[in-house]
Amino acid sequence: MAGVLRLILGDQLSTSLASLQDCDKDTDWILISEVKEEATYVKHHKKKIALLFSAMRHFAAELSDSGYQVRYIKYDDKHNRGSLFEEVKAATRELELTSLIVTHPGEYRLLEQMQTWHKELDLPVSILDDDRFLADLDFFSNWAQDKKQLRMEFFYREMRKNTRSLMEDDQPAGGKWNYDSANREPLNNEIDIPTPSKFAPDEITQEVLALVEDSFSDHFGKLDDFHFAVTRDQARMVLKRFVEERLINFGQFQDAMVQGQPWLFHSHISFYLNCGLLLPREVIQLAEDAYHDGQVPLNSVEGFIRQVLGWREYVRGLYWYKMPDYKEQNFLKAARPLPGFFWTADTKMNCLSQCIEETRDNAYAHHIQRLMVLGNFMLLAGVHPDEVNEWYLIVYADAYEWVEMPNVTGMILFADGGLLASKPYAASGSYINKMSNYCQHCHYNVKEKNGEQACPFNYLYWDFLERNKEKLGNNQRLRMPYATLNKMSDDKVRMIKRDAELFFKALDSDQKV
Ligand code: FAD
Ligand code: DLZ
Ligand code: SF4
Repeated sequence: MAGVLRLILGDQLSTSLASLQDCDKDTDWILISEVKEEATYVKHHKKKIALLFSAMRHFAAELSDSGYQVRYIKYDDKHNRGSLFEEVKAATRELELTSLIVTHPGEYRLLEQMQTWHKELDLPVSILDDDRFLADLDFFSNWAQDKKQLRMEFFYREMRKNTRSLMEDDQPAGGKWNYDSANREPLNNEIDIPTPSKFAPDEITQEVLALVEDSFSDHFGKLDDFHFAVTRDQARMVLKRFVEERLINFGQFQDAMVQGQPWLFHSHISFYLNCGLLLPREVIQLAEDAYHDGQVPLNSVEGFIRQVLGWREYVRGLYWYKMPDYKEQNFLKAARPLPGFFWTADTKMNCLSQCIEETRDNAYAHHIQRLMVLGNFMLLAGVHPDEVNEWYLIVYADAYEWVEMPNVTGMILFADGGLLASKPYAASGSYINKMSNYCQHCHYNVKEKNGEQACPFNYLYWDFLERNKEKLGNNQRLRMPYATLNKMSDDKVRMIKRDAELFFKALDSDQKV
């Protein structure tokens, strides 16, 4: 009987995956392969490669144990062919398989390649919808197509209704859709932060860690203290502990940042959601159950579910709705190369050096660090979207283009001209000072607005608004800051421009800033 090859990618490690359904264990084969093309199309963080290779190996072993025929290609196998296509070709020929089934990949570049495979292989190739997401791509495009502006909040309400999450009859639980106004508190010293879930590397992970150290030594990031979950059971433990220990405070401290505390009250599940070890539906369900059992307050559970059911589904829909044009967006004509300190953390700006060091050590930073420190600086400094996108795709273990690019191009850089966000998330040092204790340990003074000691975010913020007045001056949500800028004396504006110019001159000539 004719058998089918079922390709599973490194971020498709779910037994409910569309391409695993109806698999005939006697005739069909599953292909999972560690290949150079995927591991180096950008120089992914070492911990990201280790996470995926180890999770792929564990997943393959589980499938074999359940009776599937699995062909697993290791990175250092003598005959590794280096690309998914070449591995697919070899598998279909050697195993005499007559068609290929794959689930829709998470990146446009790979979808484009796959769409040519049927010709090159001379075999039928089916690309199935990825139904692990809760909004399918047609649903998103139908929702989006006749709208002048896309706003996550309205998409999220549709998703709440469709999935019946946090609904009381046809009304949102508690009477409001969004409890964000209760979610903006800095952290005080009296609250204990639970330790994150850590898993000691087993034999499989240890072998992978040695491989990564050896084969990817020139990639960014540290491998020490690798403690990620690499199986579904472990990922479920991370989720369960989050709901039991952290969710209660998630909402209130969602935007807080604390020096030396990278994990705070966040869930740390994006790694596992994005590679398939966890599914969004189960994540939402567990959180909602904790609310109904009276264990967690509504502001926390709603804030958390909004991230998973709202933002995560929204950015994925937007990515596929707008690609490939989305990649070319540069509304503010940003042109600066990425400053070198994003690789070394060697900057006098403490907030940036802390967030970059944590990123290097953990392949993780939480949302507000990514958005309001790292992203805010990239926006104010006018770094080119291609360079920013590449950096974010490299440095985080949860990064795939479908989720990374809308967050970078749309959310932090406003490079799509306001398709994703209604205004740029630009902020001066006072926001960072309010939400963190970074400024207490900084070379610069957050209270000073101009001069050598002044916090660079302060004058760069006004310089950004001044520089982009033509494009942003009419944005209703920037009315207040532009009114303030317009009232500033000529002398004050001159000082801002002079400080920004001096700063950029130093930055562009690789001086330590
Ligand atoms: P929590 O704070 O506990 O949130 C719960 C979950 O909600 C996350 O696991 C994630 O699945 C989802 N979520 C929250 N915010 C977003 C968002 N804006 N977009 C999509 N999903 C969201 N997230 C990624 O998964 N991969 C990325 O490559 C990525 N790049 C980002 C780049 C920038 C510039 C910014 C501003 C955000 C980015 N995010 C990305 C979103 C967010 O920062 C991470 O999902 C989050 O920090 C992951 O940590 P956590 O699991 O502890 O999340
Ligand atoms: C990210 C990644 C890496 C580092 N390595 C592999 C790999 O060796 N084999 C594989 O199948 N997938 C890998 N991935 C994940 C893919 O890059 C991912 O499936 C695409 O980017 C689409 O989201
Ligand atoms: Fe960052 Fe400015 Fe605070 Fe220093 S003073 S930590 S540069 S916000």
